[in-house]
Formats: sequence, structure tokens, C-alpha cells
Amino acid sequence: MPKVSSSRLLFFTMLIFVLALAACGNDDSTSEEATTDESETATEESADDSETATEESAETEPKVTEFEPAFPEQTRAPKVETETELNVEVVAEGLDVSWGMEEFDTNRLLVTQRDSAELLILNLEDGSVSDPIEGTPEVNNEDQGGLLDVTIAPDFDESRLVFMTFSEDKDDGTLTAVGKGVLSEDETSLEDFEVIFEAEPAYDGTLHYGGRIIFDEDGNLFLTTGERSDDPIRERAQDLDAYLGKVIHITQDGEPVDSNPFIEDEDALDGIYSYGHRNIQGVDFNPETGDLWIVEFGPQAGDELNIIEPGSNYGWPTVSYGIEYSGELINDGISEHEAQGFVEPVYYWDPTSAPSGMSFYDSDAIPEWENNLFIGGLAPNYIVRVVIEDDMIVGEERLLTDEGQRFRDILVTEDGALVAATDGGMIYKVTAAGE
Ligand SMILES: [Ca+2]
Repeated sequence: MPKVSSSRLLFFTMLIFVLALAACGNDDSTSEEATTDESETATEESADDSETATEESAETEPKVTEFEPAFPEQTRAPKVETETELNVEVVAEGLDVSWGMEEFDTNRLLVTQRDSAELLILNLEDGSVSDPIEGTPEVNNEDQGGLLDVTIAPDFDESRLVFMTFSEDKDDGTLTAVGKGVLSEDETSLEDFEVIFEAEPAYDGTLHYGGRIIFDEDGNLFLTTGERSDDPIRERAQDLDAYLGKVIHITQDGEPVDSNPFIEDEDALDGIYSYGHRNIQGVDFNPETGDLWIVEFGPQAGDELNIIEPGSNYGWPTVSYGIEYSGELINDGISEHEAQGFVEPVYYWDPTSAPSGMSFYDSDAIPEWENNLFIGGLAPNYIVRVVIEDDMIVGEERLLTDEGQRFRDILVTEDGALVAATDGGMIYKVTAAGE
């Protein structure tokens, strides 16, 4: 990596030189920036100029921070546009916040309702919604809490095992919990529901639960958590004796997976897979590489897309490409991750995209979307599509921008339909027109 740093240094040095030359013949453009450091201003402008001259970014709003990316592809990727004509259909409406979805049978989804804590079955073909399934857990549904994600065991056809995450009340606060139950043959109840994992410690707050779950190819679960938001509890994202702000790797019984990176470390919790995360709201495996990708909420800006490496530290809240909601710097405003010994995000957003549930498009139904990543945006309200080459983001698009919906979760069906759930109770289905 020193190689990258020195070439980048050379690049910026040249950039500043060229810019300084350009600024000489351009008096009025920088006058309102007079109080800021001149070389910084010059660098920023030159970067902007060179980008807009050649390719337009999908992001049109100004940055809210002064931070520069560690490498050019790390933010504000060139705008791309889907050429396939799309059919956008509202399959269902009038639901609660549909936080998680899973296709358990062709074109039939299990859908969680965050606030009412109901688990429903949605038929994508006729839009019908079942009565709530009995036997779901008690949850704390204040603020960001409730019934969160849902997935099915790899052997669901035989075991009928359904796994869910939720925010659970404990004596000393709340925490993110995982439970499992058996879906009855008549699909009306979850039987023998039991909690298999609790992301301790509990905390007296109702924010940042994380809560996504996904099975790996060995039949073990990855669970994501949040760092519970407040200062100082959020510092626990850096601690290996707390399950806050982590990616966690457990068996179907909630036990740490034998190969976990800290299993030999007596001071670390055995379930931890990676750490230094803020609030991970989306997770999926990249179908091309098999790598686990996650998206996590930043503070004000600094939302991150990360590729998860076992045992690695992703930096929060020591470093961030975002700032406090108050506008203050976080920890003196260090953005660069790698220089501080942390993993750089593969991509970040400034201003925010408020990234929630995500899914890779692992279908060829819309060929130009194959292996692209789709991420729900809560505020601003759109679906983000990113195009990836060699683990770099080379294009970004915003979809369904006119719908005015907070997109909470994204799912790609076996048939290649893109399904999006919103906080406003809608379920959208996006397919190629004419299909
Ligand atoms: Ca980070």
C-alpha cells in the first residue's frame, strides 16, 4: 500500500500545481473561500473540475464535509443509466415498515413488519398478504427497534426453519437478538420459537440495532449489529468484549463458528468476525467473488460500503468520512482509514444516501444489471444501483427517485424481479417491461 500512497501524493502534488496555475487566471471564483486553506481549496476545485469535465457523477448535491477520498473511485462514481425499459409495479400497500424480506417459495415472500412485529406472507403474483403468522417474538418497537430481518435455513424445504432478528427487552436495556422457529405446514404459525443469540451488552437506548442476517454456504449465519448510537457507548464498536458495532458469525444454534478470527483470543468474544462498524443495515454476498459486502450508516455523510475481511477493524468511531449531525468533527476529523490501520471503505457517500437493505442482482433477467448491487435509500428516497469492477465502484445510478418513498429493504427474486419495501408500507416490483 505505500506504493498507492506515494503515487497518490504525486498525483495531488501535480494537481495542486496545475490548479495554482489555473487559479492565477481566475480571480473571482475562489474569493468566497478566502478564509480556507488555499492549497486545500485548490485541490478540491481541481478534482471537481476534472471530474465534471469528463464524466458526470450520480451525486449532484454538494459535499457536506471537507474530506477527500483515499482513492478516486471511493466516492461520487460516474453516473450510469439503465437502458432496459422497466416496468415498476406497486404489488402491495398499506403495510407497516417492512424491514426484512425473504423469498421462501417461488414468488412468495416472508415479510417482517417492524413496528407491529408481525410476520406476513406476501404473494408477489397477486399481491395478497396473509394474516400475521403466530408465534413471533416479543419485541421492543420503540424508535428503530422492532421485528427486523428474516431469512430461511438453507435446508428450509425439509427443516422449515425461519430465522429472525429483533430488538429484545432485557432488564438493563435492549439488544439485538436472533431467534428461530419452524414454519408450520399450513403457514399460520412459527413453532418452538427460541432465541439463539443475544448481542450483548444490553443498552438503555432504542437506536442502532443493525440486525441483518444472511446464511453463508456452510449453513452458518452472519449477523450485523449497530453500536447503539450514543456517545460514549458507540466507542464499544472498537472493543472486542462487546457485540456492538460488529459483524458476527454464528451457527444455527447461536454458537461461534470454529474458524472465527478471535476464537483463540481469550479477551475477545468468539462470535466476532469484524469490528469498528457503526450501524450495518445491509448485507449480501457478491456473486462474482463470494465476498461478504455490507453497507453501514454513517453519521452526517460517510455512509460506507465495505468488503468484510475476518478479524479486520473498519474504524468507527475513530475515523469516518462523515461528521456529527451537529456539524462538529468526529475525533478531530480523521477520515483516512488505512493510514490509521483500518480498512478503507470500498465506497462512501457524501452527502448521505442513508443506505438500508441491499441485494446483489444475481440474475440474468435484466442482463445489464447482472452482479450490480442495489441498495435502499431512506433519505434521500431512492434505490441506489452501483456497478462494480474488480471490487471498485465504477458507476452509480439512482432509481425510483420520483416515488417519494424511504426504501428499507431490497430483494432479488429467483425470477430476477427487483423487490423493494418502503417505510410507507409499499412493496414495489421492478422487472423488464414486456415480461
Ligand atoms: Ca469505516
